Amino acid sequence: MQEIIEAIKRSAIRIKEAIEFDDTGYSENTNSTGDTQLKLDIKSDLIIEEEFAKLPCIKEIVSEEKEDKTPLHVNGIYGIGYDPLDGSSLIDVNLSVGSIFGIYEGGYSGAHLKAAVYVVYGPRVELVIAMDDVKLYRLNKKGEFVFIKDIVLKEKGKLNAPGATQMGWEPRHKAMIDAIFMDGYRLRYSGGMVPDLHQILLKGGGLFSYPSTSDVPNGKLRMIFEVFPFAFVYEKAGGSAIDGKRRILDLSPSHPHDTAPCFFGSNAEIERVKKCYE
Ligand code: P6P
Repeated sequence: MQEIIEAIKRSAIRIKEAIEFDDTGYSENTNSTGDTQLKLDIKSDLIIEEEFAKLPCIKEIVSEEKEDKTPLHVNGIYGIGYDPLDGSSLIDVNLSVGSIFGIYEGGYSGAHLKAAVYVVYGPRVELVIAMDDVKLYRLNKKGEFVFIKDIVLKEKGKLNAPGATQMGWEPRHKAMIDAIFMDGYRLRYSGGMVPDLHQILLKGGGLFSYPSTSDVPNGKLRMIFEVFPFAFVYEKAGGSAIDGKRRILDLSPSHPHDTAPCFFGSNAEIERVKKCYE
């Protein structure tokens, strides 16, 4: 597992440099979700694949940017699902983006997740590793990721990150979001899942939601690459993650690119979601 973490650190440093200095234009390609791929999406994916290919412990990798799984080492034990550059469309407006990694063993359901890691490329590059607990690291001038602190969510927070197109929200969802704001929560939503969820974790709590809507009934965020890893992080930090009714990590995708409605947060906020959707 540690060699996977080291490969992610090496990838993060290479991706950071690509973000800062490479072309942020679009390629002619689209990914399996139909998103037009930025040249940076493709480059970030190649960097990660190159670093993971060196590790015999990795059996295969599944990237958001590729339709199918990529076999690596037949005797490997881990499968890694990852989003190489989540929120990449925000780069050309200079907002923070991230890379998300789920480290699986024996399959790609929530129950198979053994660790989750993400990187935030913002004013500073930060790395969060969730195994038994959640630890925050920051890239220093020497190119080392230095431990900063353990991340723990409070039982109740102050931030509300309501995703998806509001005109597509169910009335009960809109009523819940409005009520949370009427309780004094602050709106914090950039359109980048990684910095939005990172902010709630570092500020002690709140709610991030990407619900089922009339235009995306199964939600937009991908289970293997995005939803399962962050559900793992939030639970290990003392919070919860549900699809409205069910625990996210009890779910199993039928296709690698399946999506799910998702709510991540402190326990008090998740209880409000359960009441709304019960
Ligand atoms: P919307 C970025 O494209 C992304 O996949 C996530 O990073 C983010 O949370 C979500 O989409 C934003 O979607 O529909 O609110 O713009």
